[in-house]
Amino acid sequence: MLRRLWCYFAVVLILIAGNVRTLHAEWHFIDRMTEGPPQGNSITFKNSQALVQVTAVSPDVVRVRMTHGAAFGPDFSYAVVKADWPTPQLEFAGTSQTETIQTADLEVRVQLAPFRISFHDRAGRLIAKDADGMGMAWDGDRVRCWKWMPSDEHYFGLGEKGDDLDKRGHAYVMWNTDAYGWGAATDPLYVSIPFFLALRSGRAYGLFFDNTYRSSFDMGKEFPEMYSFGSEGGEINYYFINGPDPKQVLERYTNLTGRMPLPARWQIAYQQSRYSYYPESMVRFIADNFRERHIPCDVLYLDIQYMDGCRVFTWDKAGFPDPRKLLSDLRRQGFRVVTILDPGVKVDPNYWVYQQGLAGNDFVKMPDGKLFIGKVWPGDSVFPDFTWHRVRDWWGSLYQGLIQDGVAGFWDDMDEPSVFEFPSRTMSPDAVFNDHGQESPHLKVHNVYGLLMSEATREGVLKYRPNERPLVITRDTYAGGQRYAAVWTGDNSSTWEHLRLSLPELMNMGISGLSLVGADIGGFAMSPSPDLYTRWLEAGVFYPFCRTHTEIGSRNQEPWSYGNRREDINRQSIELRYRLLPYFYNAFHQAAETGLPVMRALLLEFPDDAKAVGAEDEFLLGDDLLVTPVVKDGEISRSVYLPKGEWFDFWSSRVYDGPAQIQVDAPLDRIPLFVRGGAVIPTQQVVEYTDQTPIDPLTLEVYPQGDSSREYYEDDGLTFDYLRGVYLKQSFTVKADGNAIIVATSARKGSYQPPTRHLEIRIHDEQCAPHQVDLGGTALPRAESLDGLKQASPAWYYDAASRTLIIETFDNPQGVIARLMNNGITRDRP
Ligand code: MIG
Repeated sequence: MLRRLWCYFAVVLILIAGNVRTLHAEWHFIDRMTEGPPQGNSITFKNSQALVQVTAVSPDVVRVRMTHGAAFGPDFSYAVVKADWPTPQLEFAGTSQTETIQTADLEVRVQLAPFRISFHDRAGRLIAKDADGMGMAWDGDRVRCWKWMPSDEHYFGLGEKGDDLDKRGHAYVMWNTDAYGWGAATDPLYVSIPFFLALRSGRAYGLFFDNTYRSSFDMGKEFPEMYSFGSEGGEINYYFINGPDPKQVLERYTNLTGRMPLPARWQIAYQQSRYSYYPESMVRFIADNFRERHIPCDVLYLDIQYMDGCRVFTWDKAGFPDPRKLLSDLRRQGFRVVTILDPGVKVDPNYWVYQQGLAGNDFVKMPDGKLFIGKVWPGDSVFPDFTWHRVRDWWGSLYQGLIQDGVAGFWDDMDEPSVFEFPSRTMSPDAVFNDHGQESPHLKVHNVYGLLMSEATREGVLKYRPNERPLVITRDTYAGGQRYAAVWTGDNSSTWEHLRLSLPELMNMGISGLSLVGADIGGFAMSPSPDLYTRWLEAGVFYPFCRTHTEIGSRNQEPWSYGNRREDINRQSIELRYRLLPYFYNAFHQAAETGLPVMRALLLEFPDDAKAVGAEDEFLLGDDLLVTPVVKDGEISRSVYLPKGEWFDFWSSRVYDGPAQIQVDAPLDRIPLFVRGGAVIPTQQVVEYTDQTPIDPLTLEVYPQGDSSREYYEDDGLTFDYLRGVYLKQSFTVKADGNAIIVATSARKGSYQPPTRHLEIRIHDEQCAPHQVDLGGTALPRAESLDGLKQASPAWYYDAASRTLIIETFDNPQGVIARLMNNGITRDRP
């Protein structure tokens, strides 16, 4: 009765509020609330209908919970891992109308009637607020929150969405979905990350709605002056994350939800896959071709056909009679092998995994206690309940055999979970999961199934190979999934449109905390034209996770599948990735430390620049490379936006002054690529696989602009020893000093010692040969040719054609200082 009265009251209120709000007549908005006393860093508000709790988690992160019951549910999250927050310095103040909470950086104002929350900086500037007349509401099990949407605010992130970079004006659903052949308009896709970054006039904040039910975000599609987010169950549970620098937002979001662990070097090298390389002779044929053709590659993939009738953790003995021998032969050729695994376990009384799971009560059941059985590749299958810690442990133990066979990495597919059931394409909504002892319906945990499968995989692999960094890739995940696995973007298609879409899609995944991400190079569904594959690979070698993959029945999709000329270009593309591996590795290290993505939307570096914010087909790779791929058929030049600063053309070292919109040549064999002035890009020799030979020489590509410095990181690239101090850290500085340039590498820190090696310093855009080059105070001899340089080392050589000064020496652990003097010749750029 009371409830009905309240409804009536709410409807009247809404009608009075006028506007178009009648559409929401079923929503119960919160009118007046009274505040309780602050408790620690929280304060709770209530009325007879609802409870709201506002918690200052840190000076820059504020959590808001709302439930329409009398008490909050258990406080548990699959995404948030940080629990040990220091108690922030807070001030609470209140009047009969408002309660305010001040942190060092924020002021949260809570208006009691009608109940609205707003976030301000300490100068009082409004950052975000509940929409006037709306705020938070519920309707049955649904909850939703509407917020004010300024006309000049833009939104990014929201995980894996295949359309525009800027989410303003769009609406999205979060419900992990097997979306074979998806297009720009397809939503939802595989991954659900209910987090976005808002950017307005260069100032950012983040909002993370930690609710695993099917949820939705409307970024001004329904009402142009409001955005909203909500879900079909659970509580409103969101984190407001302060900026104002967008990088700070990502750092704080990943502090909350965890960061990608540093991958091994082989995991960021080139990888080759198809559905399926089968049988063994085909796998060997592919491996031999890579080596005979001298195309670098570190990883080969086995798709579902390697299994015995798609029974997970088994081998198809006809196709793979001796997997151990195969894998060890491949390892000798420098390859590692990754096998696919689906969550569905074949219902087969004679199959050990099924037997074990049955005996252990590990599979998901229906409310009547019977097993949930769904059809997937093996036929009728049952599904592990990954929400149960004990089941994750069991699943993890199953990897022992494959690991003993020599499998290097694991690929989790179909973990939406996908079921051949239409139209739902997944399990029945009321299948029961343990869910941390809460006995929840599938509806609640669907979106974390993939995250938990990848957690089980990673933990399992770690048990058997405790001191090697595991590679797990997953199709599905939820916020925080970066802690466990790389993510690929599922079944894209071999079209130019998909090549183009992969860029904003991956940039937004980066903004959503996922750093090790990539799309299937060349496209999964259908077959690319030779040009499309070539262009896709040129862009794809800059994807953080770099793998070619294609579907069953498509044409051959290897780098050599398109004729000799294409093969040469494709080899060059992959070689470029290998040359840049030390640079990539540093970008990954930075991502692991700070949460800043490896593949970066320009807005993260240039939030004040509207053109940079809108850039959809360019991205930064790490701090210093601007990658501008060709994504249109037949194009041999493209328009590039260069943000503020000096930019060196990677190929010609020609210098451009940004901001500028320029047109650059892009013949089929060249991806336009730019380097930020001041950069020192560490590179290495080309190898055919990462552990073929140690880095030698380490080359520093120096792009002088005033004084600059860069940090360098290296370790064994494989184990966890780096967590125990076995790493190398060094800084590289470049100083323009009168008519000289000084390039210095500092002494190394950390106990990692790379094998003795050469150091090559290449200084770009030097207009003429220097008068003299000193190394540690001694004048170096000048070599007359590039070949002579290697022999004469330490020595220098000036290459007039490329305007590059090259210095060769030993990579000295104490550091080296090179000084080149131009004897009165003024440099163009001071
Ligand atoms: O329904 O294992 O996205 O990469 O090759 C197809 C076969 C199942 C979907 C994955 C794809 C993989 C394929 N899988």
